[in-house]
Amino acid sequence: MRLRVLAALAALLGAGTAHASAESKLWYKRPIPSGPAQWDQGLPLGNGRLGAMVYGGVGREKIPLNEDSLWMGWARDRNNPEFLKALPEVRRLLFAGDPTAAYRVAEKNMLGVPHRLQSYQPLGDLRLSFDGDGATDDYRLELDLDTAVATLRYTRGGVTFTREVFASFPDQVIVVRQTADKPGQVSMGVWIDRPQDAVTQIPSADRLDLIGQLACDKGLGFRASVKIVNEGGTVEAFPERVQVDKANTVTLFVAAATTFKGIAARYTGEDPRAVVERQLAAAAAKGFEKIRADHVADHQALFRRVDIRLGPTRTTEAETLPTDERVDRVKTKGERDHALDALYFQFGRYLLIASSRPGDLPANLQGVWNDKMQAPWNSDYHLNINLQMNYWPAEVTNLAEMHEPLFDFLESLREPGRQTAKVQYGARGFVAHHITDTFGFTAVGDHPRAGLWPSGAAWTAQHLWEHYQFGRDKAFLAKAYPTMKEAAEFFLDYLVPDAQGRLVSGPSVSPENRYKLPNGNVGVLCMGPTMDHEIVHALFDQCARASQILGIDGDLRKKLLEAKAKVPMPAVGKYGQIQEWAEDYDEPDPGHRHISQLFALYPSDLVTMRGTPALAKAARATIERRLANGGGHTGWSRAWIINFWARLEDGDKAYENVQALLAKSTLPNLWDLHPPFQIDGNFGGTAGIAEMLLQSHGGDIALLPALPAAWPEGTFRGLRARGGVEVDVSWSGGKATAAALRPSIGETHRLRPPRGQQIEAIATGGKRIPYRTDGDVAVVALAAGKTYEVTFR
Ligand code: FUC
Repeated sequence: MRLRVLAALAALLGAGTAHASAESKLWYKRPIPSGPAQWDQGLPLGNGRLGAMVYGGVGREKIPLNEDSLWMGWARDRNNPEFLKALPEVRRLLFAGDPTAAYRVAEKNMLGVPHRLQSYQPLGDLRLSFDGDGATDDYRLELDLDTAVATLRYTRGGVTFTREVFASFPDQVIVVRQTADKPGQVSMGVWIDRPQDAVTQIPSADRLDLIGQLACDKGLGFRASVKIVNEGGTVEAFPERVQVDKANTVTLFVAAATTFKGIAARYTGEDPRAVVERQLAAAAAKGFEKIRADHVADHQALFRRVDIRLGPTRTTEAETLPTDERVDRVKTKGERDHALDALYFQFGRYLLIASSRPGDLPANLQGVWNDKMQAPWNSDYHLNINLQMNYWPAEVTNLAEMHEPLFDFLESLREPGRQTAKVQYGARGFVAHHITDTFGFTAVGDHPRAGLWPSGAAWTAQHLWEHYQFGRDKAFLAKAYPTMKEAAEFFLDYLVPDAQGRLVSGPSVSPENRYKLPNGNVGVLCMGPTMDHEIVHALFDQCARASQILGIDGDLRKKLLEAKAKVPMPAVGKYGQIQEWAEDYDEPDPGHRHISQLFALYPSDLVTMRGTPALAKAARATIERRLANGGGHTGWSRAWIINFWARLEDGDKAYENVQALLAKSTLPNLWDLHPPFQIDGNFGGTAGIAEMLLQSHGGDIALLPALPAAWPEGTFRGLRARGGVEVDVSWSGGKATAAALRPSIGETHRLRPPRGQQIEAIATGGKRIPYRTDGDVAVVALAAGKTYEVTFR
């Protein structure tokens, strides 16, 4: 056994050191067009707060910039004072079966005032121009996910030029460097601008300032400054640019800040000018080499926690073909490129690191990247799936710290959400609906058909519990518990008894979907959508468990459990599906993109294969029915479906949807398409691939629970299971060959081998350890800090 383990671990170690380009690099043979229509095809860079895009233009490069707090709007009370008065009437009409009349009352009286959000906005464009736009040799543009550096290299007239761009988290600057392999070859113009609400000033030849103010004085002030450092050559300022001539190397440091204050540590409301001056002075003093080295080390400390290979062993072809051609082969030829599957997985991890760092705002609908003053859906925070999906990969792909911005953000919704609960519902606790922004919007947004849905905070609060589940950090749970509890308290007050004495949610919606009444009328608002009840079940249960762990709030725990017993669990409908509403309605759109009634299957675990087999079967029927009617047409919907199939342990179906995500909803830069570009599908897709390889809900750590026939061999290192365990597995011929477990805390685990296999032995330090079996499952006590080797037969 020892030999086999050693061989398998050697393979794993190999996976840990080599970062093969097919799985960790996006690259292109020609510049990416950078017109407004192709903005979403550039290579994204980010440090959690700042974002930049690179296109690799030879004569011109436009680098669109973002700062994630730059939203149009300001904080104000948006609760509707008429809401509470209308609430009984809306409920009465819905219970009486008249959703049309209920809708009218709701539309008049329940929307926020005002009910529309304003947009997250771009910061500006850094524009570079270079001498000569002619033909080049050996053009290569790449984004290395392992270093988080975009590199352009080309040769012209016998000179090889190199451009590097990255966004540094430690130094809070975006860095651009243009250099050449011969002296005096770099001549370039530099300019920064924004189409509105900002002016550009050039205070000196080495410096440009973009100074802006939104909404006259009501909105945010902001600033983006560029410091130019030339080695050799000359610099000269013109009204519209700084021109560098005949330098050896030119380095640009870009710093930016806004007057936004609140939510997370980095937004102090300090004068943006003072912030950027400080950051630029520090960057210039530190110098390019050290900034780059620190950036790469900082990034790799996160990125390198996980390695993945999905095989059959990749062909060298995958290494020789540029990324756009690889994506195109999947789209047009149905090609299976497993190194691309792995690259897509790692790209999701890269994007999370780039758009969500501790101390920053959470990743919005587009991460931190947006080029439009009026972005699609305002590039906001949607709480009826999208924001949560952004964080699905955080724990399992070993980026738990990247989850923190979501927690800070939820915390910031507590006070405004408390006001909304009180003023609109006469309830305790706090509530948020389907959309929100950085100014604490918790009222009903857009239209009742999407916005009158009170479960946004209750869902998001479950991420706190998940973080605890993965890390078992009791101090974190103690801090998080009051938020979970307040989200639950709202529902204790808000749920109402129906005619059968059950406690139901409403007025609400099953996110964005509609139902058909027996008389043919179409309803949107309803009493008792299944998803709300699933959210309540899970939240109440989590609060009860948390209060028990913390040894507090016994009375509340009792109340939560009593109430939970009266909230309906999902029912099975006439198609064998999980019913989406309290009644078994038909739907005008049976292929709807939201599959909210399966919240219980994923991300929650109320429905599991072994715990609730009948409901798991109904979940399967639900997905099949959605897919048979054109479901999965948005990237995020497809990504959710991957996770569902993974939880149903159907690896081939999960893979089919990975393939469909790549073929139908992926741009040449691997960004997800709603369409348009929306980042949730990237994160959901990454989470789904992880879920195929490792699961840890419902009490078991399951190894390769949904391995598709398409990936008969492979390895992963460093995925994370609940209970603080890092897991490595390698497999071949569709069977696990070895696994390693590295617990960070001591706990007894139930370890489930892949289907059809059994655990042969568990050893640490070369010595077998005892365990108990329960069917195929090994029940084993693991100690913190050790590595356990698992073999299979
Ligand atoms: C949800 C979805 C839409 C879109 C939007 C941003 O409301 O229904 O498809 O993704 O969020």
